[in-house]
Amino acid sequence: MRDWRNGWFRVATWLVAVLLVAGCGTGGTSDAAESGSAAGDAGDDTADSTVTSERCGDPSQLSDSVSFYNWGDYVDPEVLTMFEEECGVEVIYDTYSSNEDLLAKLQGGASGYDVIVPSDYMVAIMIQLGLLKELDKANLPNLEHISSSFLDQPFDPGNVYTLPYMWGVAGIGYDGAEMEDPPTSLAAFFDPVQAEQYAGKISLLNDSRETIGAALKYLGYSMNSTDPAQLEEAKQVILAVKPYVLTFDSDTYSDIVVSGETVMSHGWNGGFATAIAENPDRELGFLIPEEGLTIFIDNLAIPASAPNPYTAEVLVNFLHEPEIAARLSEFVLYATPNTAAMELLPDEVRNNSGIYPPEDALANTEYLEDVGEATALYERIWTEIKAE
Ligand code: SPD
Repeated sequence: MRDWRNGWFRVATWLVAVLLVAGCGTGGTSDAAESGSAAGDAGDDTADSTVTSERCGDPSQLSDSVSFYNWGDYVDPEVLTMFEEECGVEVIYDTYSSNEDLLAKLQGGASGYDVIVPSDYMVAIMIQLGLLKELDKANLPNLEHISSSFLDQPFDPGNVYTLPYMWGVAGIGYDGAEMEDPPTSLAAFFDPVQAEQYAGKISLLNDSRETIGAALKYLGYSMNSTDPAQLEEAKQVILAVKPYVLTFDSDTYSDIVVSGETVMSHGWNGGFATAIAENPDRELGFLIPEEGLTIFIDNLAIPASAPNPYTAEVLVNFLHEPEIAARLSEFVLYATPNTAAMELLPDEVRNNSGIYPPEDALANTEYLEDVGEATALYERIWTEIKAE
């Protein structure tokens, strides 16, 4: 996001914004803002430029740059370019692979991040550690577009610190052409007899809570168990099949099904929805196993140490402009909690049960929660699993 930007462009962008704020635009501001015109057209004419000035908050308070630290493959890069062009703010974008990596970064003293995307249970942990900044709702008018089903969650009552970004589920992605029958159960990963059939062709998420949680679920326990005996059982289940696991991976789990390196991978639905959409001639599939697995809400948050908190709120609000949120969901193929955005989605996305799983498919899913002192036990077990 940095490469193309240069001084003259930024000056020109600011000049346009200043002229519009000063009332030189010909389009009616609120009409334009509600027109729902394609964000990709922003800047093409006066009306769209007027939308632009509203979407960028108070130009006098914007910083030159804003740093966005997100999961991999979790944004449409074009949306960031649009923000840069409309608001004259450079977006410095970087990615991570797990909530624990994000936490370690912040606890390690990284203080340059303005917007981060922790999941549900990690929000609770970060609030407790004082790592998040309270949001100023006056700067987040697009909050009104977010479905109440995703607000006021136990991990952040009242949404004091976060707004939901995307939601989804974990499950099994597979190549049906390489299997006698598509998997239905977590036994496909965790029953050594079944896993051996696909030895070296299985991947599990490189994520302590997701993968230990999956083994707990296979055993019939809660994914939020804090019982040391149950956690030890889950560890033994994973170790028993580890010889058949090609890799623990949270970034390329769907790519390696496509490439044929695995026939079956543990991962999140959006990654598999993308693989399936990009390979319509293949027999790729995704399912939530019958035992259930995680349902998650990933959230936009601002670290307490953010250098540019006002611009961070403007970016968070921008990401929830209905047409932007729709564009994001259509690009990453995860579900948006923004109801106005959902109405703008093409039917093939909104009605895709791999992206927007129906209520009955979610019956056995579980949100990961902050497990308090047991977190250390999960981390120790995870280190032992990876080391053996
Ligand atoms: N590629 C984007 C992956 C986002 C996954 N969300 C993580 C949920 C963790 N419980």
